[in-house]
Amino acid sequence: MAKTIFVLNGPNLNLLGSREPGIYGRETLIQIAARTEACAKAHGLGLEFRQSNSEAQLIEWVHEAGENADGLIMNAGAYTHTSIALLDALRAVALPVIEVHLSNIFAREDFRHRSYVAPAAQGVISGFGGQSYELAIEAMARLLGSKGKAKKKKK
Ligand code: CA2
Repeated sequence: MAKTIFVLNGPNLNLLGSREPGIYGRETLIQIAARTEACAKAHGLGLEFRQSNSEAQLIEWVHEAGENADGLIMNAGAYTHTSIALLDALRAVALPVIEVHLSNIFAREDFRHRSYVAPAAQGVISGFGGQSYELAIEAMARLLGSKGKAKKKKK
């Protein structure tokens, strides 16, 4: 059976394409989802691509991924920089996690340099626009391919 990857997107990412093109580009989240889906398919992976503005909903989906998915790619949006609850949820699931961002968060305001997601992640891909998601699929395919259902390392 094909392995399934959850791609979870946080607050305001549904606005992509309409505002702030200088920072986030002109692609909509729907277009990014289509590209990510094609990339996953090329790697023989199933994909569940979702977005929510609610922290609680994102946490529920992380729990669901823990039950039903083989890997998790997360752009937590601004919750990246604030949410200990999301960090706890990500730590609680025995899944490889890759953090993604469209923009290079380290080249932006100081408050974006801190990520609460990163300590629970295998790695971070930041600054490649919509391509960050494809790079994350590529990395996840290697993680899962090399180890079967890759387990997160104990930290
Ligand atoms: O670069 C990323 O992917 C971010 O996760 C995007 C978040 C930001 O808070 C993080 O620091 C970095 C913001 C997403 C908001 O997206 C918008 C899109 C269009 C217009 C306004 C916001």
